[in-house]
Amino acid sequence: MRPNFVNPTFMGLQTPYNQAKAVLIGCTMDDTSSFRPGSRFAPNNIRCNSIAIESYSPALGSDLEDIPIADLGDIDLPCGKKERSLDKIAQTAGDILADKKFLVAIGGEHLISLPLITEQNKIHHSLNVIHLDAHSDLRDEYQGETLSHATVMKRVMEIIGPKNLYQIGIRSGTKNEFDLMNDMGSLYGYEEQDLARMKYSVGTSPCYISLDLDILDPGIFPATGTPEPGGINFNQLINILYYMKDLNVIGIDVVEYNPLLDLCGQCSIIAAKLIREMILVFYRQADVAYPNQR
Ligand SMILES: [Mn+2]
Repeated sequence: MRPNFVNPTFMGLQTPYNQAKAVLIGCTMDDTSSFRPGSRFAPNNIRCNSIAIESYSPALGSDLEDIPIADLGDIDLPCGKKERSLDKIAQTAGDILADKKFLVAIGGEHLISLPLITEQNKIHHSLNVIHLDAHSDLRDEYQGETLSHATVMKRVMEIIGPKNLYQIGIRSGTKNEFDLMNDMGSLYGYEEQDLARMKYSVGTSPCYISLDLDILDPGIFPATGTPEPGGINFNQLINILYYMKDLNVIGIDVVEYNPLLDLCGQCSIIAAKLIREMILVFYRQADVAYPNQR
């Protein structure tokens, strides 16, 4: 028997749950993917390929090994059973948040954000959501379904209120969706003045960041369910995330990577690096970072 084992955790994270202040979970659901399903295979693919990058971030001068974070693996979700999967994600997130841990979720499709944000909203007063995506996801229903990757931010907006939703990168949607974004004032540009305005508006309120990887241009990130041309590049995205570093972020998710379409494997490395940097930038000890806790 080999004396040492390498567990397929994100970047080899080994902190036990009871010692961890942050927790990573995989939400392996893609039941409502309408174009190119496969994102339910993302978390383990990202874990396996994450060993190819360092745990140290030269840009931030910090190391993932210095953060007490546990990778719990994937929630065992019943494929094809959307409502039961959403319930299970909510239950798991609720348990982890009750233990005052900073929650990092990897999708899966974008609908996984709904139960995660719902549970965060039970804990945090005036929760803000920063939604980075190519698509507005503001349809009221899609293909006859009110719960869909295409409706997720409409459902989120109904929970947190239209003033608390901030959307960046959106370049696809119906006219109704763009009219709604205009009415709500939720759409922000990439320029520093736009991001500064957003930051000023969020202030010190708790905020949740939901990153749909299709915000990136399909030229560099083709492995996603619904690619949309005209996106930003990696450095632009990482700089937007760095710019938000002093916000009071209480949880994050990264969704919509589809490894079945990642022929060269570069998208899994892009996803892994983004997740590493987001944890390093946004991690706060949850038991001291909740000034607005209910
Ligand atoms: Mn999207």
